[in-house]
Amino acid sequence: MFCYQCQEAAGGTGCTNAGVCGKPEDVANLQDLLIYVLKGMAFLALGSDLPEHIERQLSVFTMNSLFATITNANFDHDSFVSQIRTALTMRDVVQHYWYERHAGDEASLPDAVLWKAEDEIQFAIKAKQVGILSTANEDIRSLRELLTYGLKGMAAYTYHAHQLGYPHAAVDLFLRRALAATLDDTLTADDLVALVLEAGKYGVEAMGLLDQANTSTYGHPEVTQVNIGVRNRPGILISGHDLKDLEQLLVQTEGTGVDVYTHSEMLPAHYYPAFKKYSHFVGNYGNAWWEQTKEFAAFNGPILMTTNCIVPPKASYMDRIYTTGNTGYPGVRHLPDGADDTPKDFSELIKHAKSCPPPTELESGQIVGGFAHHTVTQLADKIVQAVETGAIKRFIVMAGCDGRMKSRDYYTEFAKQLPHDTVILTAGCAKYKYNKLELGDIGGIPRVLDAGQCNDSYSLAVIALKLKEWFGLEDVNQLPISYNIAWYEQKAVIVLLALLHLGVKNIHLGPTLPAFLSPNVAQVLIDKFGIGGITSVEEDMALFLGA
Ligand code: SF4
Ligand code: SF3
Repeated sequence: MFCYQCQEAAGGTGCTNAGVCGKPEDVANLQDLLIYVLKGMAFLALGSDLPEHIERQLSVFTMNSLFATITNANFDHDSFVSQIRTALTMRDVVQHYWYERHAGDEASLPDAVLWKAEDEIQFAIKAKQVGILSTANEDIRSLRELLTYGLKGMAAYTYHAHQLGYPHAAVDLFLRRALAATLDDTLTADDLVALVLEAGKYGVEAMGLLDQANTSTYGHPEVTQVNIGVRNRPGILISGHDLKDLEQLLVQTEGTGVDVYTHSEMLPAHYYPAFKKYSHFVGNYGNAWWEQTKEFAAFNGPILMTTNCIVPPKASYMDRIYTTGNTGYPGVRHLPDGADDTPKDFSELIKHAKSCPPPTELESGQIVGGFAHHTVTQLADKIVQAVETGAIKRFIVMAGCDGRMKSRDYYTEFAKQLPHDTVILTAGCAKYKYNKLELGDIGGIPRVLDAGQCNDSYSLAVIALKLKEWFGLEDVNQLPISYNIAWYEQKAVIVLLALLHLGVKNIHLGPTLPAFLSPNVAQVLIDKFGIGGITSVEEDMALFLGA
C-alpha cells in the first residue's frame, strides 16, 4: 500500500504498511482499486449518451464510493470488495452505451475500462498495480492526487445534499470529467493545475448546494447554548456529519425514554431550529473524533457513526458501536439504508440503548455556536461598528480539522495568545482545540464564532464576502482577516480549493503541509496564492497581526 492522503501520513511522506489511521494494507489497496474503476466508469460515461436514471445512479454510486475512501470513514474489507463488484457491473452497463456511439473504437479505451477480474485474488493483484505510485512522475502524481482528494471532499458534500433531495448535475459532471482526466497521460502539469483550480469552483457550488439543502430543510442555524453535561437516562451518541440520520434518529427515539447526544462534528446540529423541538436531544458529549476511544467508553450507551471519523474501536465498546451510510468497520454492526427511500430502522439501536446505563458525565456547562452566515448577517451593524471603532482589529479563520498529533496544541496556544481585539471564525472539528476556553466576547460578540461543521466552511466564505461588501472593499484580501487553517482529511482539501477559487490569498495550513504536494506543486501554490505552513505561535502571531 501507499497512502498519503491525510495529514497523518507516516513520517510526513506516506503510510506503507498500515495506516497511522488504522487502515490495513488490504483495505488501502481495495480503495485504490475502487477509485481506478470509478475513473474507468467516468471515462465511459463522458463518451456516452446515458439515460437519465443511469446517469443519476452513476453519480450517486460515484459519490458514495469516493466518500467511503475518505480518511477514517470505512475500514471494512468486505464492503470494498462488494463495492468493486458493483462498480464492475455498472461499468459494463455504461460500456454498453459507450459502444453505441463508438463502435470499433475499442483501441482508445484505457486499462481502467478494460481490465476484468472475477475474484478477490485478482482484485488484490490488480490493486497493487494501480495505486498512487503507479504514476511515475512526482508532480503529475501530486496533481492527480490533489485533484482526487478534492473530489473526495466534494463528493462528501454532494452526498449530504443528495440525501436531502438536492442533486447537482454540473458538479456530478465535473466529478466525472476530473476523474477521467486523471487517466489521461497527455495532460501536462499545467493542464492538471487548471483542473485543480476548477475543482475549487465546483467546490464552492457543492458547498453552496449543501448549505441550501441544510438550511431549507432544517432552518438557518441560530445562536445556541449547547449543554455539554449529561442527564440520568440512557442515551445514544451520534457522530459524523449526516443530519438526515440525526433527524431520523430523533424522530424514532422520541417518547422512548432514550436521550440523544452529539459527538464531534455532529455538535452543530444543535444550532438548527428543526432539531431544537426535541426535548430528548440533550447536548454534546465529549470532543473531537480522535478522543472517541476514551469518550465512547465512558458514554455507556450505543454510538452511531454516520460518516468519518472512526478510530479503530476498543474492546470496551466494540459491541456498542454501529455504522451506517458510507462508514464501516469489520465486526461492527452496519445499519443499512431504508428500502425505497424509507427511513433507516434504528430500532435495534434504541433497544440496545434501553439496556445501557446513562452516560458518565465528562464535564458540565454550555458552549455557544450557531454563527453561520445568516446569523452573522443579522449581526452586521454590530460587527461593522466594532471594526470601525477598533474594538475588533482582526478576524482569524481557524477552521478545519482536529487531530491527535501533539503538535496541534499549537492551535490551543494560538487561540489563547490572540489579543482580546481579535475574533476567531471557525467551522469543522478544529474548534475543539479552543471552544471550551474562556475567551470572552467583544461587545456581546463571542470571540469564537462557530459556523458549524467543516461542511459549513461555505458560511465562512460567505461571511468574508459580506464583510468585503459592508466595508466597500474591492478585494477580499483587503479585509482584516487571516487564515490559519488546520487540516486532516480530504474535505479540508476541497475547502482549501474553494477558498483559492474565491481569490483568498496567504492561507496558512498546518500543522504540516500535505505530503501529497510535491516540492514543485507546493511552489506553484506558494507563488500563485501565498500558501504557507505554520511555525511557532509567537512568530505566526506576529505575522498574522502584522506586529
Ligand atoms: Fe496514512 Fe492518512 Fe492514508 Fe490513513 S488516510 S493510510 S493515516 S495517509
Ligand atoms: Fe473533523 Fe474528521 Fe476534518 Fe469534518 S470529523 S472536520 S477531521
